Order: sequence, then structure tokens, then C-alpha cells
Amino acid sequence: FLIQNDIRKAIQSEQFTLVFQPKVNLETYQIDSAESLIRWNHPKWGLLKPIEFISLAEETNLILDIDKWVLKKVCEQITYWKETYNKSIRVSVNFSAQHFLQRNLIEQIKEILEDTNVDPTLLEIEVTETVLLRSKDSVKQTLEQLKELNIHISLDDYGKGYSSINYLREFPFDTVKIDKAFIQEITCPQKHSRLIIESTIALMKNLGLNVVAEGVETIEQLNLLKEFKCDEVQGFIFSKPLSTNDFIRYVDKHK
Ligand code: G
Ligand code: G
Ligand code: MN
Ligand code: NA
Repeated sequence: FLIQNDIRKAIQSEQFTLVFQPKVNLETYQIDSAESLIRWNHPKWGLLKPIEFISLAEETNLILDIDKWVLKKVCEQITYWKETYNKSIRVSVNFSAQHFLQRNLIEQIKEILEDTNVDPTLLEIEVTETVLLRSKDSVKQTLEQLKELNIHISLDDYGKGYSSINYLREFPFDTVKIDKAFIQEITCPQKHSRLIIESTIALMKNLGLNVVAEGVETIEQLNLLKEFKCDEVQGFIFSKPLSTNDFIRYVDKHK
């Protein structure tokens, strides 16, 4: 119960910060987009990672307030990068499943878009398939409304759960992010992983989806993903998540 009060306080007193992990375009090697990831600068416990507080925040629904804070910050950041450096960088936010049970979600997002004057095409929302397992029709409708606002929609952690191909047909995704556990098996000969990933990427691209590989750490993984025509790579081989200043420096180095 203490941590619930701590989370409320943390939002008010700006204890949360965001880091940004670059996604590298495998054709141009430029940085067109990034994923925002939250960190908590806790006054007593130091820097906390999401694994230490997100599930509790989800259980208590405080995740709604956290993610709204993240969304607003990200929109401001996108606008700042555009206006100050003339850089159009698409930035994604992670949305927990709880949001899709909220009736006024779209209204709230519209308000943030207006307040921050953000170009919505530069905003991306990442959802995992746990969202899709809920009331399907209403989730589909909500995703379609987000798309009508010109927001980019991604399916995160593909390959981790059931990962039905049908999700990719039924819901209006722009991008699929292949889970890092799946990617890290790519060089493992026993598991047919290489073949499965190659075919999966080909299928996704034939469906018109943009494909991002997450958790890429080695040159072997990178070379295979290039061969399979994966669009973008996010992983430690290029960069860990970076502060805003380090991120913009990184973007400049990759022009
Ligand atoms: O940041 P790390 O690099 O440890 O992220 C771990 C996980 O925490 C991510 O995969 C994501 O699912 C979750 N996460 C990170 N930032 C956010 C956020 O702003 N909102 C939500 N809901 N989840 C986040
Ligand atoms: O939302 P999601 O779970 O997809 O967030 C991505 C997570 O993966 C974050 O925790 C991020 O820090 C982590 N990550 C990003 N790149 C790498 C990588 O190359 N290797 C590993 N092990 N983790 C990574
Ligand atoms: Mn994510
Ligand atoms: Na992700």
C-alpha cells in the first residue's frame, strides 16, 4: 500500500523519467524511431526499472496515470525534437491492457494530442497480445479509432505468447515487434528457429506490416535479420536505452 502512495507522489513530483532506445533502419542505418521506456528515480530506493513497479501499478490501475504521464511527456518530446532540431522521430509508448477497458480513452488521447500540438503520425502505441485476448470487438474498435487519429499501432513481444497469425489479419497493426527471446534463438540450429523467423518475417511483410526485431545483440543475429529483410532493429548491438540528450547525439551520429 505504501508503494501506491509512492506512485501517486512520484507522478506529481516528477520522479519518473524516460529513456529512449533507438530503432535502426536496416536499409539506411538511420534512426527514424525510438521506444520510450520508463524509469523511477525513487528518493529512498534509487533508480527502479519497470519490472520493479509496473505489475503492481497494473494491479492497482495506477498504470493508467503513469502511462498518461508517459504519453504526455513523449508527445512533448516529439514536438521539441521537431521544433528544435527539425528531426521527425517517431516515438512509441507502451500501453498496458487496462487502458482498453476505459470508455473515455480516445477522448483523453485526443486532449493530449491537442495540448502538445504533436504530429500524431510520429506517435506510436505498443500493445501486447494480452490486450487482444480481452473483448475482441471493442479492442478492435479502439485500435481503429487510434488509427483514425493517425497514430501508429504496434504489436509488441510477438513470438512470446500464442502469437496467432490471425491477430495480424484481424487488428489494424502497422508494425510487429518480434520478441527478443524469439530473436535470440535465431542462431540456435536445433530449434528450426532460423527458418521460423525467416518465414514469419516474409509473411508479415507480405501482409504489408513493418517488422522490428527486438533484443538484437550479436552480429550473427543482425546479418540474418538483414538477409530476411527485417525493416528495423532495436537492441544492445546498436544501443541501450538513452537519456534525451544522449539520444539526440546518437541520432546525429547516424545521419
Ligand atoms: O525498460 P525495460 O527496458 O526494463 O522495460 C521492461 C518492460 O517494462 C517493457 O518491456 C515494457 O513492457 C514495460 N514498460 C516500460 N516502460 C513502460 C511504460 O511507460 N508503460 C508501461 N505500461 N510499461 C512500460
Ligand atoms: O516493451 P518491451 O518488453 O518490448 O521492452 C523492451 C525491453 O527489452 C526493455 O526492457 C529493454 O531494456 C530490453 N532490451 C532492449 N534491447 C535489448 C537487448 O539487446 N538485449 C536484451 N537482453 N534486452 C534488451
Ligand atoms: Mn514495448
Ligand atoms: Na517492446
